[in-house]
Amino acid sequence: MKKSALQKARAAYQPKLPIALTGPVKVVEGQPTQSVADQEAIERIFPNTYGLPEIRFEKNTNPTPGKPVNVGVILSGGQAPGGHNVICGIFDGIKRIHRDSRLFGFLMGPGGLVDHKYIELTAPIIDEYRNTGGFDIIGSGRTKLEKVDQFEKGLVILRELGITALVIIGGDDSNTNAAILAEYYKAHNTGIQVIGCPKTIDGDLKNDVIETSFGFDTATKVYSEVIGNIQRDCNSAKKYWHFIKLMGRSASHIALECALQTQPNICLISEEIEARNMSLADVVDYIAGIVAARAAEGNNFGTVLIPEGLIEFIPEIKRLIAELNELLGSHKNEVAAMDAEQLTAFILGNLSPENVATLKSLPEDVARQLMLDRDPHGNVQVSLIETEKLLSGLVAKKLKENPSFAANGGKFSPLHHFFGYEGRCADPSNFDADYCYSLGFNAAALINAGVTGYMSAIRNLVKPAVQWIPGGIPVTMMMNIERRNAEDKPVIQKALVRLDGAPFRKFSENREQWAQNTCYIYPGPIQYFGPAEVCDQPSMTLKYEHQSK
Ligand code: FBP
Repeated sequence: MKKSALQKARAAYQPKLPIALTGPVKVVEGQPTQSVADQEAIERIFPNTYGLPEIRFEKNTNPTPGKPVNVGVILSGGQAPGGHNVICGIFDGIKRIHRDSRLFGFLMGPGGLVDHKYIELTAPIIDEYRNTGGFDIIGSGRTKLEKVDQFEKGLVILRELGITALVIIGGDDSNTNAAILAEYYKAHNTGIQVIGCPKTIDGDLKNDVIETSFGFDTATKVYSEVIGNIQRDCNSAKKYWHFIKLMGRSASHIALECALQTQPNICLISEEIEARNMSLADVVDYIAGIVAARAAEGNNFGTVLIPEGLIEFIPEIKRLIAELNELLGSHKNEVAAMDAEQLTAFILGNLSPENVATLKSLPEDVARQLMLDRDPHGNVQVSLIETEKLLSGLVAKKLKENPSFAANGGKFSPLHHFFGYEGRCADPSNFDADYCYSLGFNAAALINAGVTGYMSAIRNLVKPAVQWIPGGIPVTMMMNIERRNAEDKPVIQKALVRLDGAPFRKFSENREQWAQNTCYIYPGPIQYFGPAEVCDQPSMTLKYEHQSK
């Protein structure tokens, strides 16, 4: 395969490891752990893997020789930069334990385990993918591993290949399922260990013990580069308002991090909008107010960052979506037979008057999307709604109703962008390349330590990589019980933006100034070669969170 000059140079990059992982390790066990909430219920569901101690690895001066091990690996869910390096780290880690160790990759996500689709990952394959973006080495998928027949089908192929440890690289749901699988394999004395690895660009898999998920650093740097470029264009032409939606599912971590990196005129944070019980009209008033205030200074341009999940957090729309999901979910069969016109009439005839009013207040195309576009589970496909266009349309309407806006020379020309896929497969930043390789290497150490139901954890991430602290956290420690699809389920708590957290506070202290004045920062592209202060910096979210500890 032909490669670019950067690809060739990047292939030679040797990711940095925590000092403890550069040689044989010894296991230091902490105190037994408890789940973050609902301890009794979680213990009942995980009798074999609950309450295990945290683990830290230290250098071992008196190592015992390791045995060969066959390991399976799965990439689960959306792509995130650095996934290949996790796999390279596992490969190098198990080879260091014993050179006859082997690594098998299950293809296209958890479905590959169930359907027995796999390849052996040998040294020449691994070397092709070092420090590259994407998940194409084995592909990824969103099949949920949650049923006993899936666990049993998986067991057949694991036994056939002599695999005694499985690493699942995924987000909160995939790691929840990894914990359930670990419990099942332990309860049935299969001898198969299951280790999780924290992945997602969304940044919502983090807590007191997992500092960040991998991929967040690179993705936000890519988006911030492009936002910076747009801001430079915006500040040059001085004639457009750019409405930029950013991926990230429910949580607003990506939007917040990009705001800290680029200082836009406006950044909406869904969690704050919900906490302040702001209506859609309030959000529109807020944006229109800033547009008008900037126009009064002769600045008919600006940038607005919008988190992907915003619409679900606006209380009146949240209520509408909940009722729509409930109504359509409980009439699945009738609804399936209806055409668009019949469905619209059915919805308008059965929703509460309050929610009909909300629906009618929305632009027609958005109302249609909410009513008619559903995912396979019958839920509204919120991420398909073009919030950036919805908001700019409503702001334009609001400004038209304000005669002094145009009279004072105000102009409003919006442009729209959505950044998501642009960043998910970027070549990992040095931070993600090092972090991911360490997570993989560390997973191999957890396997060698014989544990199961643990997540690979690397801490102290704002320090240089050599000072990072490797270890493992029992997944049950991060769990609580939540209501999902009308059932109480054990799940890893999803981390939303904390309004009392240092990153949000930093943003809110500065946003008024950024709104009125033009304080743009232009971060430029990710740098792979050069001084550490340019190339090896972690995200601002991570830095502020650490400073406040
Ligand atoms: P994960 O939660 O699986 O890491 O996926 C993250 C994400 O990129 C979200 O930000 C986005 O909403 C979603 O995946 C898009 O999913 P798809 O890849 O199926 O279009």
